[in-house]
Amino acid sequence: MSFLSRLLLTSAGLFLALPLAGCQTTVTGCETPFSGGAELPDPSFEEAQTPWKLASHSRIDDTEGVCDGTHSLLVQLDSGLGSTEPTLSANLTGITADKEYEITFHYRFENCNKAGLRLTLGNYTKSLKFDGADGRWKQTTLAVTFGSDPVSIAIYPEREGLESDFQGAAFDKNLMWVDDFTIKDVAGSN
Ligand SMILES: [Ca+2]
Repeated sequence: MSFLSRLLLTSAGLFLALPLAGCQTTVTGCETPFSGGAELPDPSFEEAQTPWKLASHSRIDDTEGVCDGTHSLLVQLDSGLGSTEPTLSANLTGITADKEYEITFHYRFENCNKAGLRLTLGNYTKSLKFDGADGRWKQTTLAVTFGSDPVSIAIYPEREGLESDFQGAAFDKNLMWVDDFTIKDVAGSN
């Protein structure tokens, strides 16, 4: 992160400190990313010009953040089964083929009704399901091993079932946040 970005974030953080104070956020696992050389560009959605390619259902939310910032990815799911359009990260760099990594990220949700998020990395998929609201940030981890091809993270809103089962206002504006990816080299070697 550039000095200018940090300066802007610090300034933004001062203005956002008040509303965030009432968030009752409970976060565990805000560890310093240990990558073993692997890097994900803008893992916490804090860069002024994010390299993430945002789908039409997603945007950067500047009122919610976890661990080290004030920004996160907000995914909106409306009536129907979701979208095949991914919000896509830039390619991970520094990946060593056939080495095991743990990809961890944080998430929270509001106004959800049989809603879900699906993340894919290479051949790996992580699906999360949400009902109701939970303002607390939680985290989940996916153990992955990559081949030699470039790989990125794709994020989709989704539901399982028939499209006709998810129609009406109760299935609109289902909101899900994602933030603070970390990449850990399980073997701990660089
Ligand atoms: Ca963030």
